[in-house]
Amino acid sequence: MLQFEQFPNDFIWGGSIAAHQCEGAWQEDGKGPSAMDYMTGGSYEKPRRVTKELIPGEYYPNHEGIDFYHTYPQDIELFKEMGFKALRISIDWSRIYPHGDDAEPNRAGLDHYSKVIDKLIECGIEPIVTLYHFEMPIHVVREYNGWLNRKTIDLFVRHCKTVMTEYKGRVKRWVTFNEINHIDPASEFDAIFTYMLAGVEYEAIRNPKQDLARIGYHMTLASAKVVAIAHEIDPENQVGGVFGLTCFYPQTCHPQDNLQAFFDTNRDYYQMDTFVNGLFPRYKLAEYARSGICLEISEEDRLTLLKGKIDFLGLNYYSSSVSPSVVQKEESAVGSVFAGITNPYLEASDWGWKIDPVALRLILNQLDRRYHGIPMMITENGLGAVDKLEADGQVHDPYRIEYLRKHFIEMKKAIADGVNLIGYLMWGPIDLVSATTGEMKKRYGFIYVNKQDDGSGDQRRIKKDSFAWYKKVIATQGADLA
Ligand code: BGP
Repeated sequence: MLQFEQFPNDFIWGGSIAAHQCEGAWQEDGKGPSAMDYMTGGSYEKPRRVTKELIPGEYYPNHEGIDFYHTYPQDIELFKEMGFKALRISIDWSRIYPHGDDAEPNRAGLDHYSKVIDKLIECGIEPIVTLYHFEMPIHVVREYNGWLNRKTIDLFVRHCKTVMTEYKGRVKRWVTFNEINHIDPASEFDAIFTYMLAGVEYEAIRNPKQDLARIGYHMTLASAKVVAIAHEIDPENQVGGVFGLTCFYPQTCHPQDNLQAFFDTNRDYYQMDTFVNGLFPRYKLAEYARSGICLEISEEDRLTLLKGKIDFLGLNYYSSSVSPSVVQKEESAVGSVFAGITNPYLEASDWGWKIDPVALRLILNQLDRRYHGIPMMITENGLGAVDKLEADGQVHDPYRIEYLRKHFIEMKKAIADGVNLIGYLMWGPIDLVSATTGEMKKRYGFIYVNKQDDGSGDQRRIKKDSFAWYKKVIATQGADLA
């Protein structure tokens, strides 16, 4: 009988990391440079930059990461100690095909991930693999213009085919893309996001709206192709898409603002709707027609989308936001994806991300209704905070425990609402390089990594207070959240 008042017994507790943010070893074992290897460090106030060449003396935090490439056996042992049931990793495309279009895959790269996967399995941790988490070979960025070019679909599909064949039977759950929804003609054109997510340099963008639509479409199509191939390679494969979602509140209760807040969700949902339904949605085509954007969907593409439906939905959730009012323009602030207008009812993290556990329950319920009980997994969630290594060598992070507890309570309520939530993977269970700012200072982990933004520190691992807390949560299947 289904249980609705508690986390199910087979609930997948664990964590999520991405290759470029933790591995380092950027030139080891035949790896080619990737898009993220050309991004400098930054901060909340100072955005990361993309440099054309590698500038001597400039800090590129992804080159070293937290050295997970070498420390993975010990780090995975720590995840095991917490009782992890799964770890979501990403496979860096530039380790497998260093240029993206090489004739043969790089055996050393394939062998490396083979060892990581074996180590996870040996520790009783299921590997969940993301196939694209911003790790495009720089050659594909420079020579093909990344996802702006339809040829990139074939290169990526070949890469996925290689890894899915190589790890067949050992990896059963795959994710095609991480957060492709942040690129859309309806959003402000953001050169850094476009580079990071789509592997397209600023200079390559001629007509932002048209180009962003094309990028989004190519990635959507690539995902569908990969899903179909994954099912062919192993019918037991479960393939998901991961979306970074926010809940949009209207700035006022004026009906026009409410409507606007609803329309603002279109940019986050059109690819998800395609992934789940196998059909590019009419509302997006209507929007494109209104904006003069031309998108040609061939009969063959239509079939591809239909055959590439995902099996589960991954949700990255950090923050809610407020849709700027359309009736009180003078009160509206200029917003960005994660910061934006202040919500007087919510506190924010040190990086301006609103802390809103209730919205997580709301989004889970909305997705459940929209997709008729589809299995869902929270594939990222967590608090980026400044942690202090005390003189006695400990790190006390009660704020992180508080943040997670509140989110777990809302997840429990969502399950009680009937939502088919199958797992929770906390983002950054070990401190790693922040994607948006490139900082180490923005820490998420249960495990502190002694490394600072100036590159100093011996990289030793220290269990924070939240380590024992999460261990207890997992051991009690979420019954004890105290
Ligand atoms: C998500 C990305 C992750 C991760 C996370 C936290 O959007 O998928 O890669 O970085 O955000 O963001 P940040 O590292 O910038 O704090």
